[in-house]
Amino acid sequence: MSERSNGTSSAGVQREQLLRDVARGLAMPQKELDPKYFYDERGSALFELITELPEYYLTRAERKLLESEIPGFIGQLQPRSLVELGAGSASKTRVILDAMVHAGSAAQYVPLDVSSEFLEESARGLRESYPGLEVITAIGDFSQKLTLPDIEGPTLFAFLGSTIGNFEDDAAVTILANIASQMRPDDRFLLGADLRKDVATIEAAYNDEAGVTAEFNLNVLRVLNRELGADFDLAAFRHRAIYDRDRHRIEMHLDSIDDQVVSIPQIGEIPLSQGESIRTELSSKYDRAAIGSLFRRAGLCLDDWITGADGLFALAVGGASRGPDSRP
Ligand code: AVJ
Repeated sequence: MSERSNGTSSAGVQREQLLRDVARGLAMPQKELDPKYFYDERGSALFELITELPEYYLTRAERKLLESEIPGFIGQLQPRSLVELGAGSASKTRVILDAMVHAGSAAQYVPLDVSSEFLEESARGLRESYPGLEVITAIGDFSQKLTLPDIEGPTLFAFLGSTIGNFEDDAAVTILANIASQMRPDDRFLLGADLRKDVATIEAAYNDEAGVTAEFNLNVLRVLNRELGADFDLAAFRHRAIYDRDRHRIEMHLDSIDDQVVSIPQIGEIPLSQGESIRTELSSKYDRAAIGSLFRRAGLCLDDWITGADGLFALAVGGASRGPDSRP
C-alpha cells in the first residue's frame, strides 16, 4: 500500500475560507491578502520561475546547505518518516528522501500543503522514484492544528523555503507550537530561514529585472477574479516590494495606479484611492536570536544553527522542549 490521502477540505470549504479571508483582509485599514492564495497552478509555476531568477538567491542557498548538511544529519537521526509542511514542488524534498533511503531508514513521507493538485502531482512523482516509500498526502492549513496520520518515528518535521517568513511572529509561533505539539522526544524539526543581510540584495530578490515577481504578485488578483468572480483589472495595479529595516521584512504590495472601485460578488464594492495598496505578502528575515526566540515561545529548543559561508540562508534544527501533548 503506497497511496493514502489524508485530505479533509473540499473545494466548497476552501472557497468559503477564501471568501472570508478576502472579505476580512480588504476591510482592514491596510488592505491585505493572504499570500497562500498566490499558489494556483499559474502562481505555482511563476514561483518555480522565481526560484531560478539570478536575483532570487533563497532557493539556491537553501539547496546548497541541504546538500552539504542533510546526509550527515540524516545518518545520525535515522528518521523513519518525513513530514513536510508546505511541500510545494518537492525538489528539495528529494535531497532529504535520498539521504533517508541511503541511511536505510525511509518508510513514510507526509507532504502537507494547501493545494491538492500540486500535492498529488508531486506525490505521484515521488511514489515512482521511491517505490519502498509510503507517500501520504495531507491537505491542510498549518496555521490550524495539525492532524497527522499514524506514522513511524523518529520523524523529521521539515518546514523549508523560509515560508515561515510569510507570518507575523505571533502566527509563526502558533505554527511552530503546532509542530512542537506533534513531536515526540526523538523527533527533530528542520526549519529553513532567510537571513538578514544588506538591503540591496534582499530588495533585488523581490524586484527582478525580468518582472516575474511582479507577475506572481498580480496573479493573486487573477485568482480572486476566477474563484470569486471579482473584477480586478490587473493593469490598474503596480507591483511594489520594499524592505522594512525596523521589522526586518520585505513587504509586497499591489499599488492602485488610480482611484478605482473593485467589485466582488458576495463581498461588495471596494473603493481604492490612487496610491493605496493591498499588501500581499510579508517575507521576514531572521538571525539566530530571532529564530531562537520564536522556538522558545513555541516550546522548541534550538539545537543547531547552520549558515553557509555566504551568510545568505540558515537551517535551524530543533526539538520539542515540553514533550508531546497529543501523541503517544
Ligand atoms: C516562498 C514565501 C519563501 O517570501 O521569498 C518569492 C515567496 N514572494 N518572491 C519568499 C516569494 C516573492 C517566498 N516564500
